[in-house]
Amino acid sequence: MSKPRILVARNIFPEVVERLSQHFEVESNPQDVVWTPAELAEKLADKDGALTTGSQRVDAALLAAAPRLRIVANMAVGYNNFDVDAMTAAGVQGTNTPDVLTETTADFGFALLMATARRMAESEHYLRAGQWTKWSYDLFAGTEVHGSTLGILGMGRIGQGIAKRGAHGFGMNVVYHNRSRLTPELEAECKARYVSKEELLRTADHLVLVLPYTPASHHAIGAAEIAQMKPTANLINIARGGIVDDAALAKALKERRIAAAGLDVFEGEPAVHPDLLTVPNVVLTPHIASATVPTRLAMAQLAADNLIAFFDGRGPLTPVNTPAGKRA
Ligand code: 8YV
Repeated sequence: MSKPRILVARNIFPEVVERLSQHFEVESNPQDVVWTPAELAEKLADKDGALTTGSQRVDAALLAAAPRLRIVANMAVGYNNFDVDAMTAAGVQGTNTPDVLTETTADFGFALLMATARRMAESEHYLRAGQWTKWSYDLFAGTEVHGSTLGILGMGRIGQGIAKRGAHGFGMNVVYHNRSRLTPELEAECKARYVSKEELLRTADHLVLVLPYTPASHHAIGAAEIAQMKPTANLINIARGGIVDDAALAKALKERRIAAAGLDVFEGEPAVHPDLLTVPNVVLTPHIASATVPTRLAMAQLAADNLIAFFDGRGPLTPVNTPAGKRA
């Protein structure tokens, strides 16, 4: 029997490609070309499976062009690049990479919170530009982290990781809002109190976004929500571009309606709203919250594990859908 054919859509760890090659006929992308949807469709025309990242859109048009495709393993926990309904209807399995990135991503969320509150990017630019000539009492005076109120919107695994860091490490008062409330045990572990979205916006000194991107969360933070925040508050987005209305945020930062923002994700990334590039009170990073070598390797290995388990007949390890039918 011939081996299943797999496309690895982006350049990933060579050892993971090598491991996949022991099980499959693999076409990889060592040049790391970001294929257009048409190029990706062409590549998938004869493939049985694919390993993707968040930058490949998997929708009905792509699936129609890939009649043999049975599984797409995303190397990401978020899978808003998948049209899950279209995949399920077409009998295509989707998988993601939960758990392996939780603590690393929570570390980064906290780092971005601290960098934003303590104005680390802005002050570094000032120093590099040779503008530091003397001490002054209010030079880059920021907002307090310890003992302040940490607000978390979206309380999944990563949100809980951030809550624990804030509550246990920095004595923060943690409030959260989520589609569903945590169990009393988890709330106690995170020392977190469930509040309405309105109360969250009104009371948070640092508001961290950690919710998935869905049509319902599109622009969950826009001008109206920002207007409810404290003028001294910081907004941190490590979730997905599109959850924040970036144009409204840039305007609010410019007008100092809130103190600052820390952003790892952007609407239409890798493009960044030009106004965000010119306002000083924002820390900008290029979608790197999960980017440590061990974590990115664990993500790639889990995506590979999903492909191997699926074609071995053991079923996917971390499925995101349950396709009823099976493709030929
Ligand atoms: C990925 C992420 O780096 O896992 C996620 O959902 O956003 C990041 O960890 C990115 O999506 C590339 O796949």
